[in-house]
Amino acid sequence: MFFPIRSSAILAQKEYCRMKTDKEKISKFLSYVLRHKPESIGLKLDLNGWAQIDELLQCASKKGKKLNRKQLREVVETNDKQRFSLSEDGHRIRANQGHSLKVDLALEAIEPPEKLYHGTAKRFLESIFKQGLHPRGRLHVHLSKDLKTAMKVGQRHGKPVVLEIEARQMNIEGYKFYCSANGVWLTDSVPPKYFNLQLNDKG
Ligand code: HQG
Repeated sequence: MFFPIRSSAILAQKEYCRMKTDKEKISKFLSYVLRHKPESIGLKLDLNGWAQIDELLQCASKKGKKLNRKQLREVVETNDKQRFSLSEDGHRIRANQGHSLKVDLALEAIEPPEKLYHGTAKRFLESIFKQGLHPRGRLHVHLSKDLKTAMKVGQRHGKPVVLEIEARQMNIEGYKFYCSANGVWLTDSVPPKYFNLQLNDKG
């Protein structure tokens, strides 16, 4: 009696998982071409990092990546970190942050909160405490507004640790801060005197 219901629930669950995986794949593909290597599919971005959606779909299709406008829009709208934005006219798309390409996101420098957080891996600490935080492969150092998010960022690199940044003090002393469209805080670099290891990481 209950079998049909249960099997349809399983099917729905499978379909949900398939759609989720498809969206993740599209998000990874978009991150790669919109942040790092548009030329890998023959795409050009403008100075502010925007790609024409028509062009993006054509270039992707030539490389065998089947993608349509509806899927693109869904990924922009449902992305877990709101990684992408559409232009007001809906014809262009760009990554909100995370670029290695030299694009000008035209973000306005604003006053940061008192503290911001940077998640990293324990194995980087020695070098970070010597040199300070640098953008490495990206345009900016990425900072989070809360500890939990920073911890997740750190986990991507290994055993996570979190640095608490004296953001307001840095700003008072002339360092600029930007907040991307998806709430990631960005700055050019952070000298060691402005950060501390979070207490629960010290052990
Ligand atoms: C480390 C994800 C040694 C730095 C996240 C980090 C983020 C140093 C790594 C976004 C150093 C760079 C960016 C120094 C910095 N010596 N290591 N002097 N200075 N580092 O991936 O901040 O999912 O380029 O601590 O959520 O980890 O892609 O930067 O560990 O917002 O949307 O060098 O990527 O977003 O690593 O992550 P990354 P990140 P998405």
